[in-house]
Amino acid sequence: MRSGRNFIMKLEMLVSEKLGKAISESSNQEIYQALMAVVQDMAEQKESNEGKKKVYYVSAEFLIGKLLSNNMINLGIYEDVRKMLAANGKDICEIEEIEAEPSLGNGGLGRLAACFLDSIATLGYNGAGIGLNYHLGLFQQKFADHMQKETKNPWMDRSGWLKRTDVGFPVSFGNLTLQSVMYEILVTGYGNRTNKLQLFDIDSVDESIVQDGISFDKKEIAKNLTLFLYPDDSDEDGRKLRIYQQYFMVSNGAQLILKECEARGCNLYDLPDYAVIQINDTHPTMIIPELIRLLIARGLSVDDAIDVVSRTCAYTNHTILAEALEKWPLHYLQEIVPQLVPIIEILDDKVRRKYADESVAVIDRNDVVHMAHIDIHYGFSVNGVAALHTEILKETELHNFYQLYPEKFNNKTNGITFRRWLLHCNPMLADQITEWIGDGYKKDATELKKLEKFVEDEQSLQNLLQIKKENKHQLAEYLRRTQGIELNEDSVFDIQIKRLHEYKRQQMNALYVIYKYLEIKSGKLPKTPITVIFGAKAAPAYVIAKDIIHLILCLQELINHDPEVSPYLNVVMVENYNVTLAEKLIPACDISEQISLASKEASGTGNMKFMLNGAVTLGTEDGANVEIHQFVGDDNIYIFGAKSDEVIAHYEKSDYRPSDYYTKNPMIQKAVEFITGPQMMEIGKKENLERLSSELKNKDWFMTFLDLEDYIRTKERALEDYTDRKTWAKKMLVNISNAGFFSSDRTIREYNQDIWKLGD
Ligand code: GL4
Repeated sequence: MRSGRNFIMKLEMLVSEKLGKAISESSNQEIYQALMAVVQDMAEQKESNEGKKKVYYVSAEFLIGKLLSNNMINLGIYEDVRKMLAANGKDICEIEEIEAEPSLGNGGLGRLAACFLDSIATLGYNGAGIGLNYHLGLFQQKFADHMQKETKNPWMDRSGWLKRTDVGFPVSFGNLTLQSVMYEILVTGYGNRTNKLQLFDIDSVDESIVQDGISFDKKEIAKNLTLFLYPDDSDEDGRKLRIYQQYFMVSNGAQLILKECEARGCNLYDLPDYAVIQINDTHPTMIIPELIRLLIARGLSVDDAIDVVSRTCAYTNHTILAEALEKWPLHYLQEIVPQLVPIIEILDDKVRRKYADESVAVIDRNDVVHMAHIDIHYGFSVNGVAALHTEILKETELHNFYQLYPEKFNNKTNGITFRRWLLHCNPMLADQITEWIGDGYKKDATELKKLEKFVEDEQSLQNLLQIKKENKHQLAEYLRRTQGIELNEDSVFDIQIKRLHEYKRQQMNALYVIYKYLEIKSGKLPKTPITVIFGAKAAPAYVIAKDIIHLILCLQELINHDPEVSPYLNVVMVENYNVTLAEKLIPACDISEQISLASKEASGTGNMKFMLNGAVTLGTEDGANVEIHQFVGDDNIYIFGAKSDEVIAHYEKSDYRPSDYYTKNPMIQKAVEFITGPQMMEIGKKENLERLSSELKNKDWFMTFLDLEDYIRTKERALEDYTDRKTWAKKMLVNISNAGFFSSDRTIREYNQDIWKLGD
């Protein structure tokens, strides 16, 4: 019996047994530990190895978020635990807060991996995640002097979900051999099986070598290997450390996969019947030559090994940005992983014999190895992550490969797990939806479509607005308590939360803020006050991104302290944006900012989370925004800016000149000049503000000025529409009811049907 009084009593017994005392007499910390143990026991009972074939999702990042509540939801016990704790005078929210968020990811790519693990388990597929256990994770962000400062983020002691196993493998590098140890985190599906996230580590990692902020000796591999995710790669030692990390991850993965498959009866020639490896971007690419090497060592011929591996590996491309399509100098690989070099040379040789086209070579004329090229030639599937992105891969970025292998290319539009991004983060909305259409949508997200029949119902629309209001209130309380931030709950919450990158154009949003500030100063007051909320981390070595943070923090200081302006406009940048904060911000959002330069955002997944929670998108025709637009129609989204064709043409012709826009448009000119004007200079640092302003005026690589005017116009229209509350509520409801397609359950079903073919 999974509910009712008896089950609650059973839960109480289980938890107090772990505690060794009454719940009412225990601290929140003790209750957290006990609940975690109970949840782990229950998840383990659902653990399953069923299924001959298994998918291995290999990824440098898994941005899994806090686990306690999510696991309780997936086990179907959340409500009962909440009641049981309440009956003992304890608040489940306070207990949730004890848990540290695992710091194993950076952005969308890592969060997608986490959503996929949830859906793989939920759909009952045999699968595992393979990655690294970063002790200090991605850095923790602090603000001081209106700047981002990075510190380490030790999360393991305050989490408790990692279980050490006795599995480990030797991994050899050019100059040393390390013995790995595997840790596991249980991933329990919603009402289905439990799978595992398997994270590799070494015992010799030494957290004490990290000094002031996040700096450490990059050469001490045995001490630093799994300290940080994405260690600074602005110097050679940093780049080499990334290769050490990547090889360590994939060599362990490859050894584990072969071991497991052999144990299930695989004779290695039939590896593709037992395993499929999804390579998440190029970080795990070396798993291809590593597996080939291991198969040759086990007696397969070179050609057989290559053939077997090519039928086992599939590659997902997550970006067209050149900086992320990794290329490693061959001599780095020669130094760090010499055993792979002869294999990579064979892979290159085979390609060169077949194709004269230099642009598809594995090792180019400068002796640089193109990791994505290995994936495409020696994997059986290449997928993009949204319809537009896949088209751009086929027609532009990877066109030469598409001509060679049209059959390998396919699209898998990203998705999000509705367990975390609706049931967990927005229980009020989830309950309301259940009241309206029943709870079938929890298993079949397309049932949300049934909500459309309420679109003309006054009372339903009122309820929706009321829920949004309450979520805004809860966010305000949370930010006041945890960050000392005051929000105007009666304002429009306009939110842009994502990694800081010029292509995502936080700078364009900041320019809007300046525009609005100047408007208010000149007496043009908005009908409804506006709060522009940012959350973003900048890569520690990404100078301009950090300048953009500086600009936003200076604007926050200036505007929020200006009594003439602050009743109408506020700017807030939350510190250390992470999954936990996203879960609070998204349900409270009115306007979802998805304003990347068209063609540059492969998909986006935040856009889907906001839509599901009743925010209306203000965005460009980029990534999955295009599909959101198609689903909700012109009236329920605010689209602006140049289309991807136009943008790509500018890049191809190199004919975009920021000065063309800057000098001709007084509004743009005024806003840009404000960045280095006296008020900002008083608050901020000259060097940073001048560098940013000159970057915009002279380069503007991501074409902020091209779209700024249309952006401002469209945002003004959205703000105007917001004042008609009923019409706005309809837009909210249409967004929610069309969000079903963006469930990661749908995405994973497609991966399985077209690529993995696991069988149910
Ligand atoms: C990203 C894309 O930038 C993002 O658009 C996409 O949603 C995500 C998951 O597919 O992958 N690519 C890289 S690199 N980081 C991302 O977040």
